[in-house]
Amino acid sequence: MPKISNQNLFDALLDSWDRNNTILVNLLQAFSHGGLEIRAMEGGPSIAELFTHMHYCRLIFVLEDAPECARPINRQEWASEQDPSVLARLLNESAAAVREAVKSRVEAGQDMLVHYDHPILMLQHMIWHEGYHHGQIKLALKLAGRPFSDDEAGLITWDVWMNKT
Ligand code: NI
Repeated sequence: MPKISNQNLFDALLDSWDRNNTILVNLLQAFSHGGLEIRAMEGGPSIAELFTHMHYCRLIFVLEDAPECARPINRQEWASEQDPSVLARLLNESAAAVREAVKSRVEAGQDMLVHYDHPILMLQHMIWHEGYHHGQIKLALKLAGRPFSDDEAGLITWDVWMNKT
């Protein structure tokens, strides 16, 4: 049996989602001594608000597309939570909800209710959305004179994608 097979394709896709969340939660390490209040520009969202926005989007799409997997949602999309450990807990919870929504819909052979031509596109949408905001967070840090060095970022972000385990 070849090691790469269609059978483990779905596991690999779910694993990519888990890694995406690991990277996002790892990014919170940069804020263990503050900085979540930083904004790239006046009037724009703070870094804390970007994190809660990502969490909120995950839960809203799960609610709309796979309500059987929905979790309680704080209606404040751009809440300004300043405790990295609280943000990490929220992100882990919403990542589990997205995972469950996609896994259960694929396994049941059911479409999402409102969006997406295939349930897997929810994962791709969220990964793309969060990569976009990840870049914004790093830019905001740079603009605030607190750049996140490539050495630090490599270990907790790119290596999570690339290193063989
Ligand atoms: Ni967004």
